[in-house]
Amino acid sequence: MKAGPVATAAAPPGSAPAPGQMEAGGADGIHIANFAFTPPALTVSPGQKVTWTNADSIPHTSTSADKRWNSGPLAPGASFSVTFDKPGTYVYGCSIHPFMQAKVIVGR
Ligand SMILES: [Cu+2]
Repeated sequence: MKAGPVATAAAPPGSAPAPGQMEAGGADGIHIANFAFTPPALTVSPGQKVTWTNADSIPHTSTSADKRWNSGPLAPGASFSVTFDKPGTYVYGCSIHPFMQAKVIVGR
């Protein structure tokens, strides 16, 4: 299924794995668009809040693989936040579209 034109603010083309990628003054945000989480792996520090924003034209969820959190269906334009306190790798996906998977890495 092709997604229609979606106004996306900052979607880097391609998927260059960039460890240590920094965005000046940026919140730790994950965009959901075109049936994918961007970035697919987000690294944050303990105590940081991560916000998912659905920039797609249909609902998606952010659902932890081990049930730590579940946003429920996020309507287009809706957002959802989780604060990560403990270091680790947190795999999550969209419960509506199981092929959509990504992770949050909480480092030190
Ligand atoms: Cu989805």
